[in-house]
Order: sequence, then C-alpha cells, then structure tokens
Amino acid sequence: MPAFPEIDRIAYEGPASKNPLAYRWYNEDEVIEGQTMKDHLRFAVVYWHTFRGTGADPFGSPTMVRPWEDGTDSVENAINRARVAFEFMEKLGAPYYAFHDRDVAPEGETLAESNKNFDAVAAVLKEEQERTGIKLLWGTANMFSNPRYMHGAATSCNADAFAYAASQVKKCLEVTKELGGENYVFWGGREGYQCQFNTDMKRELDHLGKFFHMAIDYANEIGFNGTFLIEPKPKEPTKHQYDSDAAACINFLRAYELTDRFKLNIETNHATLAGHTMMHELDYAGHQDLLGSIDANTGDLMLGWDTDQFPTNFYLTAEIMLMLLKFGGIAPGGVNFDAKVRRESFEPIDLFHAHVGGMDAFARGLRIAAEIRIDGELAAFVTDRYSSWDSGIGAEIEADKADFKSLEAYMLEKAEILPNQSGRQEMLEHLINRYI
Ligand code: XLS
Ligand code: NI
Ligand code: NI
Repeated sequence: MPAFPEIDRIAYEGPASKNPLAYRWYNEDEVIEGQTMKDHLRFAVVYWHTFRGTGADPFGSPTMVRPWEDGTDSVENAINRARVAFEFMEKLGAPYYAFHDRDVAPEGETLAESNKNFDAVAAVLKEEQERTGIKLLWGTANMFSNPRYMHGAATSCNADAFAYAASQVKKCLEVTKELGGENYVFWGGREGYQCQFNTDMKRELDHLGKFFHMAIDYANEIGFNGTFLIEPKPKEPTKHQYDSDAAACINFLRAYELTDRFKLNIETNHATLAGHTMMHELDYAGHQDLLGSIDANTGDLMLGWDTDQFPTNFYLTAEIMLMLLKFGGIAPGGVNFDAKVRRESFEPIDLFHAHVGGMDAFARGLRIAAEIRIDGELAAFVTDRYSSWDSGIGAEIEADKADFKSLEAYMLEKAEILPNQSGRQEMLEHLINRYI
C-alpha cells in the first residue's frame, strides 16, 4: 500500500502555476548552459531528517506523524521505511539520496549484529534503487550519536573508540560501494573538543589524519572509487570542531597529504555558523579545486545553531548557483537537502512541501545565475576591476618578472598612486536585483 496515495509524481507546471505541489522553476529536462537542470542540480534527499526526524527538540517530545512507522526499532520496520522513502523520492523526482549507516538500519547489540542489520536493509535499498533508478549520492557512518563516541571517534582519547569507528567506516564503505555510492562523507560531529585543558590537540589531529589514510587504503583495496568528502562545521555539538570551515579543512587535508582523494561538502548553515557566507565557503573550496558537494539548507540568522531549514531564498540560491557554475558544476557531488521540516510541520505532506519548495528555489537560483552569466555584465566588471594586472607592472609581477628592488624603482619614478576605480558595490547589488 502506498504511503502517499494522494500524491502523484510532482510535475513542472511553469511560473504561473498556483499549485503548491508543482514545480514552477524546476523543469528537469530543460537545458541550461548545455546541461539539463536535473544534471546541473543533482538533487538528493537525506534519509536522516526526512525519514528519521522525529520533531523532538531539547525542550519537547517528538511531533511527527508518520503512519508507516510501527514504533519499533526492528529491521522489518526499517525495510518498510525504506520502501516508503523510495516512494517519496520517486514522486518527488529526486535523482539521489544520502544516508548514515544508522539511519537506514537499527544498531544491534554488537558490531556483528549491526552489520547484519545494515546488510539486510541495504539489500532492499539496492532493490529499490534498481526499481526506481534513484542513486546513492553518498553514504556516511554515524560516529556521533552513540555514547561510545562522547569524546570523539577518530579523535577520541580512547583508542577503542578509534577502532570501533574504523570498523564502522569499513562496513559503511563496503555498503556504499555495493550501492554504487558516488561519494563518501565524513562529518566530524564530535571530532573536536569541549575543554582544551583535557585535550591533546596535536595527537587528536594526527589520529584523524591517520584515520582518513586508512579509509583511502581500504577504499582502494575494495575498489571504491568515489570521492571522499569532509563536511566543515565550526561547532555543535562540540564547542570547537576541527573541521571548522573550508580553509581549516583544506589546511588539514594539505598537512596530512589527503588532497588527492578528499574534497569538501559545504553546508550553508555550517558556513553561517562559522561566520562566513555560503558564497565565501564555495569560492574558497572551489578555487582550490576542492569543492565536492553541497548540503543545501539555510539557517535562521536569529538563532545560533544549526536549524537545517529548507532553502527558499532566491538570493541565496542564486549566489550558490553562481559559484557552482563558476567552478564547472557540482558533479559527482550534488545538491543534498540536509534540511528538516519544522517540528510544527508534522504531517507527511509537509515533507513534499519542503522538498518541492527547496528544489524550486534552487532551480530558480540556477536560472538567475545563468542569466547573469549570459549577460556578462558582472563578469566584465570584475575583469575590468583587475585590469591593472593584465599589462605593465601588474603583468610583470604575475609573470615573476619583478622583485622588491624593481618595484621600488618603479614606484620612485611614479611617486604616488591614485585610487583609480570605485568598487561600485551598491550599483552591483542593484544589478543583481535585476535578475532576482
Ligand atoms: C550535521 C551535519 C550532518 C552531516 C552528515 O550538522 O550536517 O547531517 O551532513 O553526517
Ligand atoms: Ni548541519
Ligand atoms: Ni550536513
């Protein structure tokens, strides 16, 4: 029996549609900049918020009404839920999904039992993938919920926690490979500290580097060729997370010689928690050629934690899409909705409203970004702004034909420089609004 009998496949109805369960901007087969919208956006649904989110918060109990759940933590319930998840994604028209090992299958009494549960559900996931053509964007291991990880996983003070985490990642890599996963993510929720007085930071970071090398070695051994992704986040649940932002992650990847195989999965709400915009984080990772995928959500600027809301702001999605287009697209990553419905939006239908709105906001962002690029005014402004580097002394500096002595000689002759150009910030912000 279908879980959403009243919902058909969500259709593209165009900008004039007033149907809330239709796409006004996301027309998956429409070609923009030489590629279909589907291939540009590579939307993914997350299993954890969408199918495991309960609506509980630190002050209140679960609120979500999910008629397909039988209330147990059984494998049978997990399998039934997997069928529901695929019905949902199929009706939405989402080409990808992502999970943590413990979202899809219940944790057992022992590692062996957990692995067995995971295999049983993975077999159904595979069947559903084959039935629907929906693919796995990435897998990841949950190394933050269980109390064994209270001090961290790879960065724990307890070597046994490292060993357990390694075993969990080993299994999750095997399953991700079996399901054709295109990437594998590490979000270091507890890889950080609460108290520096009890922390040997150097030792913890060395262990983290070692852990990632072991992951690469094992992936090579089993023939998993997907990209590894680190997901920056500055805090929550820890006071300080080692993967605090794109720049910190990249520094870590370089220091531990991991850039051959690792890239970043950048999340909007994590960027803002780090005091950056999403655009900043994407630009930083992108120009270092380390942009791998994005977790598409948004925070609430009134709140200081990871609210993981669905993105609806065209301004934000246009900025993100400008960056993705600038760096040649997001594949083999995707636009992954690491976002949850509010606890007051407790009905199953709200899952559709949330995703349809998020996908459409990104589709609109893609259209806006493409128009800005076709018109070329913004790019021309930036090119012109740096034109002093295209000839004369600027070109000499860039071509390594200058040194401090030659620059001094040049300046002594020239005597002074003039502030020759306005930054035109207000004009450009106004220009962007033309397209929104
Ligand atoms: C939490 C993270 C998490 C990762 C996957 O803040 O965003 O959901 O995406 O472990
Ligand atoms: Ni998050
Ligand atoms: Ni995330």
